[in-house]
Amino acid sequence: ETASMNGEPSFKRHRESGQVESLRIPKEPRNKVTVVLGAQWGDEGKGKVVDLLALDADLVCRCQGGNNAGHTVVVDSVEYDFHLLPSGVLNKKAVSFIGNGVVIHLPGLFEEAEKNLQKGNGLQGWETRLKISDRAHIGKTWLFDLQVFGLVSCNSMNLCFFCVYLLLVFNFHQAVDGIQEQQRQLQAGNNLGTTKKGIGPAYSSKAARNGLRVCDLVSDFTVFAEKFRVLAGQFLTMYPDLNVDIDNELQQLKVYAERLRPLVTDGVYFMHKALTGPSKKILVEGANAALLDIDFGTYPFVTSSNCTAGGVCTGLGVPPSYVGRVYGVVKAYTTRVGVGAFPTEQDNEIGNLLQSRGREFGVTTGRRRRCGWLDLILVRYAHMVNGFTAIALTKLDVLDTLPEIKVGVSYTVDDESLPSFPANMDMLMRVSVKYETLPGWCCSTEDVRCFEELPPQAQSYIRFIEDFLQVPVKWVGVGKSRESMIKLF
Ligand code: 2SA
Ligand code: GDP
Ligand code: MG
Repeated sequence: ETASMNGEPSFKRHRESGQVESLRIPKEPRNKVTVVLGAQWGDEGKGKVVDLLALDADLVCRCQGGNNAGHTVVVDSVEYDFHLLPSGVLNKKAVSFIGNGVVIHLPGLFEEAEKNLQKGNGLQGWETRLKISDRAHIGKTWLFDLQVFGLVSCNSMNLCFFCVYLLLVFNFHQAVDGIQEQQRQLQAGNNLGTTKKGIGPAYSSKAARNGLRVCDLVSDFTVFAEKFRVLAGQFLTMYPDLNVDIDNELQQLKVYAERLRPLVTDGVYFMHKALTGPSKKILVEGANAALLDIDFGTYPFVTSSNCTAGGVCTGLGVPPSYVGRVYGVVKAYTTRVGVGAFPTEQDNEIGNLLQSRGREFGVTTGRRRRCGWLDLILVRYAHMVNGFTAIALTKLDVLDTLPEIKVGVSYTVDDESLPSFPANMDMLMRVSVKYETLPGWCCSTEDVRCFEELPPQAQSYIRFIEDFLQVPVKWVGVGKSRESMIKLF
């Protein structure tokens, strides 16, 4: 007879003696995870924040998304780009983990590592410190993206993890992503502006329960090949124009299976040991962002995973009681890649200035990002869903040249004020934004390294955000490098 409830002692009562003994599950969570999440439409600078926190982390995990994500990290003037690998992989003392909630495109994973290896020495030995969940899904190489979630496992304390049950993204998932975008354009007049990395098709396979996971790939390859042929056949039925070379694809996958095998681990057991074992700093790196979340984002112009706090539990197998600090990353203005409503967008000189000063181009696709004023209604909504402990405010330096800065503080539709962020996209397209205008500082903040040295107007801008959200700002970014992050407390 056992009982184990949140916060309650776990116990085991021997039927015969009536004696009670403790189970090994601790009464209180031992190592809670620290989470970094995007609070807008992505590209807030999560990679940089994770890199900073990863300096003393033991474990850095990805829990959702795939290689649609793009995180830039600058270390010693070398610019690394990450898509599937956790940005914490740069810390040679940490283990990186890719969890079950991730979708893995295998060719993409290895290409990403090779590309970053050539840029500097940050990635050296990455395969020895990466773990991947066996429950992650895989994509086919012809129609979809092949994205493998959480494929690596490792023996050392400090690793970046890919969880065990990752879903694989195949090339055919990527091809289908492209076909679906074309069809949307033809049939509905506009597409979603996806990254065409096969994310939607791969998560569709997962939900339809015919997806293939890492554990399938590294088991009996004959069985895997049969399942692969069935899945491919289903996609060919749906998309007869799809060009799929099944035998060639399987040949490639067999090679990847061997390379992947040493990295694969049971993600749930791995996380359980990390959470309940000796003291360890565990970091979770969110990809995409709150307004791209499949449930809470600006649907249907969203990605296909949960990019909010709940995705940490489902994407890693972490119980909610083990979630500790949740840091929201907020850009000092707003950007969006792809299609969809954007109430504070500045399709004018202001937007152009933010775009060029902020070098706002997609890390994955190179697309120009749309730019506008900071929208605090939207960030407050992200806070309602995520419960931020504190905020990292990034790219304040991009506002350095503006004589005045606007901040969106409420939405109205037909002269009626909205209480929160609307679910309906037609309504979001129609909102008028009420702005607060704050004075700019018109001087460079790039070399500032403490809050007191920031111009008073910049300090007021930060305090205004804190007051509105009722969440403290813990870091302020004034440049790309690790050093240009001001810590407030
Ligand atoms: P998908 O590919 O199915 O996930 O696209 C669905 C929507 O999600 C948006 N999305 C993103 N938005 C911002 N940044 C992303 N990552 C890259 C970056 C994007 C890039 O870091 O710059 O390089 O273009 C990202 N990934 C997906 C996408 O625009 C769709 O609106
Ligand atoms: P992520 O997807 O949230 O990790 O963000 P991206 O890497 O896609 O985009 C953020 C971009 O802003 C990257 O090019 C970063 O190097 C850069 N960046 C991050 N923080 C700052 C900052 O405080 N100031 C400036 N100027 N650039 C920054
Ligand atoms: Mg990005």
